[in-house]
Amino acid sequence: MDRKLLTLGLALAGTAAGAQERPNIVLFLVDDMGVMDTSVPFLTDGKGNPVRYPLNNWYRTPQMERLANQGVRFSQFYAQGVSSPSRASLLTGQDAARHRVTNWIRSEGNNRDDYGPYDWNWEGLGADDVTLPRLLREAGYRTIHVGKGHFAPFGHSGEDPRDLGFEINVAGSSIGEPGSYLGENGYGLLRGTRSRAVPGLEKYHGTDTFLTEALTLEALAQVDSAVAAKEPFFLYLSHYAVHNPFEIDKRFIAHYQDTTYSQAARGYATLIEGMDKSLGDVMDHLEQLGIAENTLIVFLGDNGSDAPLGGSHDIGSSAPLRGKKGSEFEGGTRVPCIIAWARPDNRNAWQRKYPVLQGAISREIGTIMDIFPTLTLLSGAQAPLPPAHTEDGYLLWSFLRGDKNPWHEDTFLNHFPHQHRGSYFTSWRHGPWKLIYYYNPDHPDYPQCTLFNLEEDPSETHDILRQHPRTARRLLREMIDRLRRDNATYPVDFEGKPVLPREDAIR
Ligand SMILES: [Ca+2]
Repeated sequence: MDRKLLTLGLALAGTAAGAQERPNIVLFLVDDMGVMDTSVPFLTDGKGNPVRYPLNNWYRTPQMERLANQGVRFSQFYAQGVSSPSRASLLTGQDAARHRVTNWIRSEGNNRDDYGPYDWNWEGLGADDVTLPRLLREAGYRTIHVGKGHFAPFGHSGEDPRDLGFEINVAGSSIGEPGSYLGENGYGLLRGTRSRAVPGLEKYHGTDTFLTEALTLEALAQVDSAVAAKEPFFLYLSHYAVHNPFEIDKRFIAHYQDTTYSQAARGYATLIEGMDKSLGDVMDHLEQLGIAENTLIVFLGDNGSDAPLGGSHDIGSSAPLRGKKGSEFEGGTRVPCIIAWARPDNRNAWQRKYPVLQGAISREIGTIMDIFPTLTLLSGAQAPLPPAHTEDGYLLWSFLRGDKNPWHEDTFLNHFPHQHRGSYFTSWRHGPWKLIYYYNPDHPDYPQCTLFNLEEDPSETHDILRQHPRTARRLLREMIDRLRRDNATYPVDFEGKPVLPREDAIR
């Protein structure tokens, strides 16, 4: 990185914003939270008005409602279909086809399946990668990781988030789920799944402190420390909630008694509400410290919902959207995203420079790759230019002030050359259209495609490829071009040869 350029950028940023300290950033990341797992309605009608669905009346997230009233929420925000690809995209600004962390990382070794690519990035992110926290740290931020990491297997660079640019790590490691949420269980160390015990929270072992609460207390203590040191901070608060096991957070179970839903679904709802309390505690704490107006909050889910309310291809967990975490349908990749200043105040120079509408819904297509450029610009940090580092995301600031951004593509590539709930597929969204390409590596001469129009059929129930073959072929060419551009890796056939997407798949 060019240090002179970096210094110049910081100086200019400082001048533009006057005397106010550089803005703090809270990235509030919720594991496995889909766009419907909340009382905040994110989906809209054709005119952009929010529409409440039954799931919005089942979940209770008053603090998300509070945040949404202060900022912009996105009705069509995409993450990758499972954790590790999303987290790699979040930290690098690259899509999964490019960074090649295309599947979830198995802590014990290579998570390759029968027809999965040999050269996928099963080792995850490491000390040599350009990451958001590394850039922010170089720009003078105190970079704080609290919660789930899941960036690399055990024993690999990247297992410890401090290898990736975080100055501080609390409770993050290779694991992608907690051995238990219960302090009584030592978060898995005393009881539960011991191989997934959450590290570093020993002082809460044997107490009734739920994991979400312990992480919140630790995060707020780290914020206090950064403020006392007069350093701008980047808090990456990455809750293990709401990933399974769907244990009951007993602080909230009384709200979910009068129902026919299963015990697991009720537990899941308490995980959601505990996460929501954490958000409120963070917002209250920023207010108490007097730094709320100088702090941006990004609320984000890392993949579609895993709510135990139906099968992976059903309209259930994410209703009215189809599918859930790991599937090829919208329920697999649509996540809640809210961006807001922690206290809107246009006397703050940063808020004047980077305004965010209040109580607004953006219907633009946004992606998890957009967080990287959006936050580096705000912080004054600068990423190395290509070819050293290529970004696939775009700035969100235009959308946040209610403007168009002609540079921001209305596309999303979901490349998943592995076996899971949805297997060996790539999907390509462009505008209202969505093409899903199935490689069928056990019969590689017979790939299959389906086409949906999400504006007319948001639940993906009508395959209209036969009615729109020209549109489908155009989308297929675009999808293949994008995969080539990213130097993607593909499933393999039974001889181990790559199964490339075929331009003649739609006749
Ligand atoms: Ca996840």
